[in-house]
Amino acid sequence: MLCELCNQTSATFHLTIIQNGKMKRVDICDPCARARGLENPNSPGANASWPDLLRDLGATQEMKRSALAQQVEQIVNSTGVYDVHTHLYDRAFGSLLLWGIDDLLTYHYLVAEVFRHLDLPYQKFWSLTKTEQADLIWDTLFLQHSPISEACRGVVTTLQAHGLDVKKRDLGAIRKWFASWKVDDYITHCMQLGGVKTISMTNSPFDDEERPVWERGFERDERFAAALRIDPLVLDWPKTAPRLKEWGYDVTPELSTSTVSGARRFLADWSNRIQAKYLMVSLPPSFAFPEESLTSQVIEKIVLPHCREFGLPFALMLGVKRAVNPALRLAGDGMGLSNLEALENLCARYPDNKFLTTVLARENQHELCVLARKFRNLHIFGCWWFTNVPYVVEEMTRMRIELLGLSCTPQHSDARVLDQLVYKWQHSRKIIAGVLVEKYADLAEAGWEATQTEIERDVKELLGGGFERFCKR
Ligand code: FIX
Ligand code: ZN
Repeated sequence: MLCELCNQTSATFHLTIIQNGKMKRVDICDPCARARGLENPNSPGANASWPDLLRDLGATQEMKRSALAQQVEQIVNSTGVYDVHTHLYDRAFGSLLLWGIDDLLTYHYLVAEVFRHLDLPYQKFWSLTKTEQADLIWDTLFLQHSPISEACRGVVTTLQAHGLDVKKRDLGAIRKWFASWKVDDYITHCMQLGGVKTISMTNSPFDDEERPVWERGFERDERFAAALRIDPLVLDWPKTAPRLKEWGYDVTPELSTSTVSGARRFLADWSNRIQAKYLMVSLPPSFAFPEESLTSQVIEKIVLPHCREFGLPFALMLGVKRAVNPALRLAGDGMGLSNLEALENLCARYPDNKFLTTVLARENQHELCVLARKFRNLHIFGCWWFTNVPYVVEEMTRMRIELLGLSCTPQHSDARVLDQLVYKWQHSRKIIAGVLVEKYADLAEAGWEATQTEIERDVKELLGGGFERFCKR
């Protein structure tokens, strides 16, 4: 065993000391012991300088901690992420892929914030062009106030990462810089800056702009994975059935046997067409399972058998209350506490189904972790939307790692604008690394020093490796 002070010579003396109120074993070598007046540390004499020893020990521990922090940060920063949920699109979808400063500024998180300050009627805001809306948001949230909210700070982080001089607060110059980019290069640029290797899209056959692109077919960009989004099918079957009928599936608003097989054919066709990695839906806080509702029956009779047949996970995003303030459009959704018994029932009754879950309410997070400890067919991911603020992300990440170790996916970006990959991952990585440093330091104190290879393996697991394995299981 090496000496804890010089880390070079074999330790020959073993002391038990009290440091910061804790009993601690200290192993030191002969020269280091003598240098601190501990001729015989096993029965120290009058020359022993305990303050020196404690100070030097403190300093070496501090150095070790900062070396560990550097090592973990370097690994977290250089490990490519599989971003398991975004609203970004493959280049083939044209204008559905949002990018650039005006899209960044008109992100719905910022729209919700700007109305905290504006007296402007909602309709007036929506009648402005995107550039005018962006101007108004820039002026209100960045110039008239300091941009300290997480969503505002995200824009600043992103601009700085692009190498733009944010000190000048010059929106015109920023726009000029963006105008010089071609989208293909820009995708690569943002993915590199964000350290993202795979982007999971959110793909809805019910979106009239998106559907024809899939139907026409295109050459896939391997960096973009597909997820089949089925909210209308799960949440509003009576209105969705006629659409499926129009597309050639033999279904009616009642869930007869032939309707169930027609709807399953629809899911099979779309899962194949887009090569879906999983199916997904966002559900309100009132979601219950099982119950008499059509939502519950559609899940039971159509979605779960389909997922079992195709071996695909079903992602449930729980707790969103849509259109709490419809005048705010996309920015008008709210949230509520979910009853996670629904998820518990799903996991318990369908052990052959896999569930991916994220929950919007902070108050649901602990229960969700406990559920994941009980059901291996449940994989939890991301700090979603209103939980995606540093103090909650830190709390959730620590809670998950302490309760589940490495068997969770601590973050997804939910990026709607390509550029957001940069700040969402930069901010998240910092928190994930911080929590990991703490955990590895605690282990090291107990004598278990994680090696570089072990840390690299663990970080890969957290940043997408665990998710990929869960999907293939
Ligand atoms: O349901 C979802 O996928 C949500 O993430 C979105 O509806 C929401 O608008 C959003 O972008 C949150 O980050
Ligand atoms: Zn989303």
